[in-house]
Amino acid sequence: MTAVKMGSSIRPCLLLLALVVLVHGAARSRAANNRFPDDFLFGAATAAYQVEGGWNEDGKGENIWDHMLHEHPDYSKDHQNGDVADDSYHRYKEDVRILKEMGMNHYRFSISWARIMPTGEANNINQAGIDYYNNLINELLDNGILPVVTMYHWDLPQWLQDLGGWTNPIMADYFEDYARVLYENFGDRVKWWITFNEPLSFVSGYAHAGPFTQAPAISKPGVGDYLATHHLLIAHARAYHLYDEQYRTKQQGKVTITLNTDWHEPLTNSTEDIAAADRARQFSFGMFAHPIFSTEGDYPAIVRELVDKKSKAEGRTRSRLPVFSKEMVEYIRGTYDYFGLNYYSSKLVTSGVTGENPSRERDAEVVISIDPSWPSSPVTSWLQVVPWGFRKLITWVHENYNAPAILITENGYSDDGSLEDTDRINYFKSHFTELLKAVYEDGANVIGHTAWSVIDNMEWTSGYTEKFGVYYVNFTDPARPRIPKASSQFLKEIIQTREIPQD
Ligand code: PNW
Repeated sequence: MTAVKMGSSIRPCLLLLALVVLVHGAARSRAANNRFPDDFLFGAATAAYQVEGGWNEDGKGENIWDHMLHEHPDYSKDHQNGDVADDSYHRYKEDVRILKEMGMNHYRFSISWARIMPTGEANNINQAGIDYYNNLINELLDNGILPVVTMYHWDLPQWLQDLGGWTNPIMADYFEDYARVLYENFGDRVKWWITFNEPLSFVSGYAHAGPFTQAPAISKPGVGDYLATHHLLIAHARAYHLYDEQYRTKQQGKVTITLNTDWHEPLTNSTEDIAAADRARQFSFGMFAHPIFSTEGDYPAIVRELVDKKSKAEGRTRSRLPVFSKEMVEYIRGTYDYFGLNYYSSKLVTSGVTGENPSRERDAEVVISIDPSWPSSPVTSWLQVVPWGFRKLITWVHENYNAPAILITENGYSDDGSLEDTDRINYFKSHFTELLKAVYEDGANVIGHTAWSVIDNMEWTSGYTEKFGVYYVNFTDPARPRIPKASSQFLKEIIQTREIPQD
């Protein structure tokens, strides 16, 4: 009796205690899952050609985007170019002010090679260009914002393009000279370097010509883009080793490359589709990542095998994809201090034959599609909103390349420029959520996120028709005022609370 009595009075107490512990635990793990690590970096990005303008001011040389869009205005959708863009060349203090307003930890911007070396050569330095970037860097540091600097965001000096651009192996020498000028002039204050932005995107300028193609718009698919790939990988390694040998001890910074890809999901779970999705990853991403970030180095085996096989069948004396010597494989392998990763969207993959003959698309033997149920950007045809693809890509990089420190160097959404940009807020929110799942559930080491973009800007061959900014810019107003969209307030709150709001 007594025991029963005692039991019946103790049991509710124990139950209550258990409940309290449970609820507390759930709240804690919920908090942990939507809370960013304490040292997580929040930033936003732009690129020189897309925002600076001042295309021929104070001694700047012509680059391949100036050249292409001046020669062929119809290559961009609205026949516009980057001659003025956001006028950041004169209004960079405005950019820094709004970054500070949002509480950003870092600003990722790029240096226009032709602004500081008009022909691309190191014997011809334009001091006004050096001054511009010194002013921008100092303004950022005065406001407590870390500069993350991309050396090459697609704007090659035209003088170097006239020598063949990235199809010419000599480019590695010129790029090393350029990197030296950057380390010498800015390395005392810049600690985060990115050699190249999205090689996958810009090598396509050596594969396709015509409206809406990348500069320099040269039509040599399956040859020009592979030569460019080969030479930029060597150029990247040259810039990395130069830093290692001559600057690292004194400047104590980090150097890497930024790679992008859509996440490639197999169309079905058939063995064939799974293999096709892997080929798509290797041809779009592994081709650049494997030589630098893998344990073995060199191009992925499947890429080597397929391109060699097809080149032979085409009766060529050598593969369309150049071969690295053993020494060069070793020279390129491991040339990173962190991983720069851009993610926007995902695609479905099955096996099949598409693309010109020859071409990267055809070499990969894949057919790419989208799920029609995925929400899409109203203005950017390739941008479907697939947040889970973000987590899968991060985790895939984590698992395939030795768990590197990953800085998300771009991620963002485009629309027609509305100030109440709820879809952009939802995009960021869902992508932050998946990013934290990659961190807490998959163990990925993601050290920061960089929103693309700070301000609406020149979206390459889409001109000003696709707006990625968290600040609106009216491109018919000569003063180019930066006007906050709702998403800038959203990012500001995330940065302040370091949590994803759960409402
Ligand atoms: C990136 N795709 O380009 C660039 O780094 C930025 O300069 C650009 O403004 C931004 O993303 C938005 O487009 C991409 O077709 C271009 O998947 C095309 C694709 C992805 C990124």
